[in-house]
Amino acid sequence: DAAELAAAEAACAVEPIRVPGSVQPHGHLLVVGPRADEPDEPDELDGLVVLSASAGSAQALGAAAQAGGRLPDLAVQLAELVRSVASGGEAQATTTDPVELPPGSGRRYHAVAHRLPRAGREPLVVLELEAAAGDEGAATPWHLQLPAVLRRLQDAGSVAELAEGLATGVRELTGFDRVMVYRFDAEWNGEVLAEDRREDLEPFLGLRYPASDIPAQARDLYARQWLRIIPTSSYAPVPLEPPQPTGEPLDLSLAVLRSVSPVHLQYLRNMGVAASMSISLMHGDRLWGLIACHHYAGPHRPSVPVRTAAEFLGRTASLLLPVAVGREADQDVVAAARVRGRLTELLATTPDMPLEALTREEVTVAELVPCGGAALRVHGELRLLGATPPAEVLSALQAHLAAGPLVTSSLAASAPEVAAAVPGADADEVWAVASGVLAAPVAGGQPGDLVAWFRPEVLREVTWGGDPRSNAVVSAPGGDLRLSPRHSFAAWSETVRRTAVAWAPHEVEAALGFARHLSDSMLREVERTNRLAT
Ligand code: BLA
Repeated sequence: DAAELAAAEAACAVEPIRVPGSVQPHGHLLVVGPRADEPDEPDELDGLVVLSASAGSAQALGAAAQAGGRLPDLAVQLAELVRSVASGGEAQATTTDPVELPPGSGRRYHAVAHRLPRAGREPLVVLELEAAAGDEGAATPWHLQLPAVLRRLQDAGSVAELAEGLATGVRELTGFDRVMVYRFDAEWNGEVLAEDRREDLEPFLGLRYPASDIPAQARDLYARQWLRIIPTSSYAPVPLEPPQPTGEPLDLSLAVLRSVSPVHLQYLRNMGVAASMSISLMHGDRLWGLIACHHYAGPHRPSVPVRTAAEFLGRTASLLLPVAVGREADQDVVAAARVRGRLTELLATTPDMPLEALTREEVTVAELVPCGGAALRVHGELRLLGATPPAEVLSALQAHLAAGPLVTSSLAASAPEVAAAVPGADADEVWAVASGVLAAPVAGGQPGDLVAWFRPEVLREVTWGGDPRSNAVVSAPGGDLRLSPRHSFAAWSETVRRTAVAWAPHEVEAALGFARHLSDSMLREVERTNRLAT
C-alpha cells in the first residue's frame, strides 16, 4: 500500500552506498597510508604501508598486498604513484603502463590511485588494480575510433543529435548490447532520449522511468564521479580486511571497484541485465543525465583504456550540452513568439470577429503552447479545439476565473471545486485530458468569456518503462518483482496521478500575455462601436 511504498522509497534514499565495506571482484583494492611510527613522512616511499586490502589481494598480487605490507615491496612504481597522489597535486592518477604483479608472473594490472582526505591527518590513498585484459579482440582500437565520434558530437546541431552521436559512439567503443542516453526532468524522472542497441532487442527509446529508480544519494555521487562499471550483476562482494582501518567506515565514493547497492543489483537482474555501465552527463554542476549501458548475454568488462575513452566522451558531451540545450530552449521561445505574432496579426485583420480569427485559420490559439486542447469563449459563444474537458468543467472554470487566471499542472489539487463539477467515475475522464490547465478570463465581451489550454495526465501521455502496457517490461523468471521497473512504476504512478507536465515560465507568459492582448483588442472594439453609435 501507499505507506509501505513511501517507506521503501525512503529506505532506498538513505542506503549508505558510499561505504559498502566491500568491492567488486574484478580487481583488487588497497588502502595505503603512512606507517604509524613515521606518520609525518609521506614523501618516503619506505613509509607507505598497506592498511587494508580486499580479500585475496595477497594471493593474487604478492605477499605485501595485505594489511601491514610495505607498498614498495609490492612494486616501486606503485609506491611512486601513491606518493605522488598523497603529497598534493592531482587527487587521482594512473600508471602509464600496466604493472606486472607479481614480477615474472606475466599478469599485468592497470593501477589507479586517488586521495582520501582525512580531517587533521595525513591523507590516505586508495590504490586499485585491475587486470589488463578485455579488448584484445576489438577490431579497431579506441584511439582510432575517438576522432570520428568527436567530430559527430561537435557537428550535432541539437540535443537529439548530440544524444544520438553519444549512444552510437559509446556503443561502438565499448561493445555493450544496448547504450542509452537518459535525461532527467525537473522532478528527476528520466527519459530515454537516444538508443543504440543489438538489432534483436526490444527498443527502450522514448520510455520514461520514475525518479526513485536512481535515488538521490546515487545522483549526488554520480555528480562527482563520472563512470560506474558493474561487469557482472551476479557477483559476490569481496570484503576489505580489515573493513575499517581508520576506525571509521571507509569512503569508497570514488573507488572504481566500489561494491554496488544490492538493491540496484537485484533491479538489474530483474531486468535481465548481466553487466551495466553508466557515465554521468553534467550541465554545469547539475547531473543532466546518464549514458546507460546494458549487456544481456553475460559479463562484460571493457578495458580500463576503453572506459577512460568512454568517460572522455561523456565529459566532452557535457561541455557541449549548455549550447545545445540553450539552442533548444531558444527554439521553443521563438516558436511561441512566432505563433503569438501570427495570432495578433489575424486578430488585427478582423477585430470584430475574434472567435473566427483565432480558431478558423491555418494557425489557431491551440498552437500557442504545447497542449492537448484549447477552449475559447467570446461573447458567450464557445469554440473547442482538440481534447477538452466536458461542459460542466468549463462552466465551473468560468466561475473560478472571476478571481483571475488559473495556472496549474494538477486541476484536482489546485481547483477542487472545478474538478468536482463532474461527479463520480467521470472525473477520471477529466484528468485524462485536463490535469494541466492554463486559463484566463477575457474582457470586453460577456461575463464568463475565457481562453484556456489543457494538458493531459502525464501517465497517459507518455510510455513509462514499467507500464504494464509497455512491451519493455522485463523481469527475469523468479525475480523479486518489488525491485523491477514495473513495481517502481506502480509505486510512482500513485504519486503523479492527476498531474500533467508543468507549464514552463515562457509558456505561461505567452498564454497569459496573449489573453491580455485579446482582452485589450476586444475592449478597443467596444470603444470603437460605442464611438460609431454616438
Ligand atoms: C543506481 N539505477 C542506478 C543506476 C541506473 C539506474 C542507471 C546507475 C548504476 C548503473 O550504472 O547501473 C536505473 N538503469 C536505470 C534505469 C534504466 C537503466 C531507470 O538502464 C532504464 C532503462 N532502484 C530502484 C529502486 C531503488 C533503487 C526502487 O529501482 C531503491 C530501493 C536503487 N539504483 C538504486 C541505487 C543505486 C541505483 C541504490 C545506486 C547503485 C550504486 O551506485 O551503488
